[in-house]
Amino acid sequence: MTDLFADQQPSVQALVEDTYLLKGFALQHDAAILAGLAQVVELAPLRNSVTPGGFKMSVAMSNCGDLGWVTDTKGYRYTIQDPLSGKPWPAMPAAFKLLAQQAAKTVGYEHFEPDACLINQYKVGASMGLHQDKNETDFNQPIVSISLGLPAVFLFGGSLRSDKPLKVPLAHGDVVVWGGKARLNFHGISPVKAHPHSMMDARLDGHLNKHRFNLTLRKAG
Ligand code: MD6
Ligand code: FE
Repeated sequence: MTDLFADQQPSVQALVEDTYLLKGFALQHDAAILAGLAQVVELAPLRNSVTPGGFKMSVAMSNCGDLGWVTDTKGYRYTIQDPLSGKPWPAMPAAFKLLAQQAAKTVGYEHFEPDACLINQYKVGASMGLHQDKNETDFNQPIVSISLGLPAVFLFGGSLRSDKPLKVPLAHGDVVVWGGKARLNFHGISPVKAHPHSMMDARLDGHLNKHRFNLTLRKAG
């Protein structure tokens, strides 16, 4: 197999044990990733869901792959259908899966087979509170997180909600891979700020300079 990343020297930084920041890892393929993203949200539009507590989320979400993560007043869970359309979630674009597998492999996960990709869209001011990702079945599998569009500050805590989080700036094209001992650590996103320097970037119908997008690929089932 040809190595699409052969001419790339990604900078890999360990944030804490079992959590890695791959600076700019998605940049070489961001055109394919953005095309995949546009296709998915055409079929399964981004929507602001409600938490089990009844609060409308500031982050708009969609999914692709065999399983999609949803929240409503009944709780958090993975579904095989988009509750908005009643149809299966759109297929995971090949570029998403390939990039996630390459990123996972770079930090030692040889056999990552994601079956779910959650798409988060943050407008300026949107944030995500500290939470754990624990609706998946196998915590030995890592999560690969791809950041696109506006920059943001990733809050990366410990195994307790009260652990003081690290503040990690994430830019367009950055990839975070985490697993192992950090798999259930609390994490979140500070309110996203406007970023005048990105105003030249008109891709994705101008959404890239108005929003942050995050793709998290998991093995959910
Ligand atoms: C975000 N990310 O970056 C939110 N979860 O928009 C997450 O909640 C997340 O980046 C698990 C693993 C990686 C993540
Ligand atoms: Fe998360």
